[in-house]
Order: sequence, then C-alpha cells, then structure tokens
Amino acid sequence: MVDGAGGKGSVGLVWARSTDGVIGADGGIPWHVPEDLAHFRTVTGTGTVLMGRRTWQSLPERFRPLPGRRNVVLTRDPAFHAEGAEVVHDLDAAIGQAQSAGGPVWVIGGGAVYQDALARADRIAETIVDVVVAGDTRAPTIDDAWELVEDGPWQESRTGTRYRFLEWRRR
Ligand code: VY7
Repeated sequence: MVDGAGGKGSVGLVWARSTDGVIGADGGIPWHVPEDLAHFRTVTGTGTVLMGRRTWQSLPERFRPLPGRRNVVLTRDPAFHAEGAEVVHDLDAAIGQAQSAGGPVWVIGGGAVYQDALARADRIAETIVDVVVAGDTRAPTIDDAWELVEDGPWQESRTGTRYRFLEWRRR
C-alpha cells in the first residue's frame, strides 16, 4: 500500500480485525499492534478520515483530531460538536463533501459506519490480527464483489502478535 493510497474521489474503508472478525470491544480495540497504527497512518495519508461518533470518542484526546487529515464525524445528534472536526449528519453528504474537497476519503469506523459505507466504497485496507478475542463490534463480510489485490505475508509485531495487511478493490 502506497502512502495515502486512493485517488481523488476514491472511498476506502480501513479496519483491523481479529481472525474471527472482531474490530472492537467496550469502546476500544482489544489488542495492541503498534505496526498496525503506523499502517493506518500511512493508508490514511493526508486525506479525509470519516468516522462515527463513537469512534471519535474512542480516540485518546491527544489524538483528536487525527493530525494532518481532515476529520469528519458522523452522528444523528444535531447538538454534537467535535473540536477540530466537521460534524455531519448524513453519510452520502459526508462522502460527497469530502470528494468535492479533492482527496480520497477513508472511513475509519466503527462497525455501523463500515456497514453503511461498504456500498459506497471502492477499496478496503484490511489488517488481520491473529488473535481470538471477545468483542461487541465486527467488520462487515467482504463478498465476491471484491477482489483481493494485495495479500501481505504474516508478520510478527514487536508485541509478539501476528498480523497481515490485505487490500481489496471493488471488481
Ligand atoms: C485508532 C488510536 C486509538 C488508540 C490510541 C491511538 C486499522 C486502526 C484503525 C483505527 C487502528 C486506532 C490511536 C492511532 C492512529 C494515529 C493516532 C493515534 C494516527 C483503523 N487498520 N487500524 N485504529 N491512534 N480504522 N484501521 O487505533 O487510533 O493515525 O495519527
């Protein structure tokens, strides 16, 4: 995956999931793989990151907004404010707005927003983390509308956990 991959107008989803599809537990990510955070930063580049309100609130305050990127937060709450981010109330409007601003849009979570955005997306940057953990939030299922274009090797984190990076494109 090249730096800030995804051309103008492209909509990508980027997630890390366990072997059996867990992406979150109790408002957090139930593993620690720093190499994935570096990958996430590389993938999202200098583009727009679009996230749901719960994902925004899950970010440690010192990383809010995610630096160097336009941060957009999706919520139904008309009174919600997010310092350093734009708040939007409609997924399609958010995507359209981000696309008109030029760069790629990366949807960074969480589960509900991935589900809704999947139909609008043309690429998925997926990290598989080789753990079996309890969770309450899952990645969407990737069906045969999607072609695997990068099938990275298993690597070992400095924390000892195995992980690999995949990339999917819509056929
Ligand atoms: C979200 C953080 C969470 C907790 C502590 C630090 C893939 C990931 C996500 C979302 C990992 C997170 C962070 C990491 C990113 C840093 C800022 C600090 C940055 C996703 N593959 N992995 N995620 N930050 N959507 N997809 O851990 O962030 O980018 O600057």
